[in-house]
Amino acid sequence: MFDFLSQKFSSLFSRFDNGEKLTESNVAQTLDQLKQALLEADVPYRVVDSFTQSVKEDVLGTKAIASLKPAEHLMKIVQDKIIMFLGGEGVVAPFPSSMVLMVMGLQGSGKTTTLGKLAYKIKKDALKEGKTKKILVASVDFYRPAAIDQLELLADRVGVDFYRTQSKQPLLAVKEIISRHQQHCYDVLLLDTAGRLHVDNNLLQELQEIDALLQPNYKILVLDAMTGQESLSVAKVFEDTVGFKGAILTKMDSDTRGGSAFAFRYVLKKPILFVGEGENVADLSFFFPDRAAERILGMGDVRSLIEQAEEKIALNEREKAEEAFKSGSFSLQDFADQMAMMSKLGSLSQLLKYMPGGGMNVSPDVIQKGEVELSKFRAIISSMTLKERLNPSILDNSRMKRVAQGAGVVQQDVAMLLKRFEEAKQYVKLLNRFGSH
Ligand SMILES: Nc1nc2c(ncn2[C@@H]2O[C@H](COP(=O)(O)OP(=O)(O)O)[C@@H](O)[C@H]2O)c(=O)[nH]1
Ligand SMILES: [Mg+2]
Repeated sequence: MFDFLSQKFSSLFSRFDNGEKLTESNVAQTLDQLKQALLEADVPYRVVDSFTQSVKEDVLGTKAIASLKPAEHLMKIVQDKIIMFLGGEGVVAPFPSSMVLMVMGLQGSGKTTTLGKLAYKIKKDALKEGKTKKILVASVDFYRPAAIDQLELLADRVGVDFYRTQSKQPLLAVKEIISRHQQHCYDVLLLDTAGRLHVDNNLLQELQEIDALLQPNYKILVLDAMTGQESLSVAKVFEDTVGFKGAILTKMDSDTRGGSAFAFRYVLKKPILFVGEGENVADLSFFFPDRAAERILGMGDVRSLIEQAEEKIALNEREKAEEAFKSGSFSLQDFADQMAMMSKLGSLSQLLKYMPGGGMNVSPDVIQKGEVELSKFRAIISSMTLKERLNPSILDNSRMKRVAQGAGVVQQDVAMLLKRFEEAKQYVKLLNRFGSH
């Protein structure tokens, strides 16, 4: 999906292979090439500018870690920035066990196909856990004659229930669908909506009315990655009128250069939840910013360069964390670093295997709960600004709300994290008082 960028980037850093030092001029040259590559990938100019600017600031502003080679240092900064621009360390909060979800987007963006993919995924995920889920799909797209038949075929293929409304008036149809959903006690309702070739006010008003009536837990914007920069302005209009939780970018398998994916999070401040990578129902994947960044940078030598850098940095971070513990200045940032380190070590259940007794007395339920909590915490912390991480007491209601939205969790989860963090801090204090001097 990011082949274009990845080819560009891999040639960019090869000049430093021979250990050439970073100088103001070769950094500037490299940043220029970086800029060019991003512009060619159809990333909007202001996003490119802000990206290279912030790489530059970090290169000039951070003290190089002595053990890092110049190229490693630069690569690592670029990698971190790409992850940040794509949305932070990727943790996707799982769908709740019962929900109402509605897709929106322009005509041809892939709404109906994506709805089929979501139904398939939800069904399959439930089966994996040995559960069956009652899933209903329905459509209020009355503008294109074949649109509803297309959904019916898809539902059939996936093996979920489909409902065709009597009424062809969208709001009356929504009412029918709601009562169908309630009467038959479905766990999940997925609603397909109409699109237009361009955003227009009638469409938006209709969606607003549907939204008010249905009150879905998830409103998802479906965007065609092939449309490039234009899709970002489409997204902006939807955000300003109907609002949405996150986006699914479709057609990432096609010859797209990935520019809209690169810029989406930065421009919209909303996550990309999934990407569509083909026309079949199974062609839907989670979008993980860190993995996407790896794909952008992960070709050939670049990869081993990053791995070496990461090892050295991890060592450096461990030392810093120990310092923080000892001095008692344990911040949410340290907490996040600790959790990141833990996740590198493996899942909780894997870790427990190494404990005395193999963690036999811990029930799988408790472990699973712990893991879900940890992944939520990671998502929450990565949605915070550095300032908030260093000083969580500035998190007032509206900041907490923003953070929760960014992480795809509810506000209570943020409050819970802060409480846990306070507890951890007390614990650290206690250790310091009684601990090793
Ligand atoms: N290659 C590819 N084609 C897709 C993807 N998602 C949708 N399509 C195709 O895009 C076209 C429009 O999709 P459709 O779901 O009907 O769009 P809608 O008008 O928004 O409902 C169809 O031909 C789909 O097969 C994708 O991820 N990859
Ligand atoms: Mg459709």
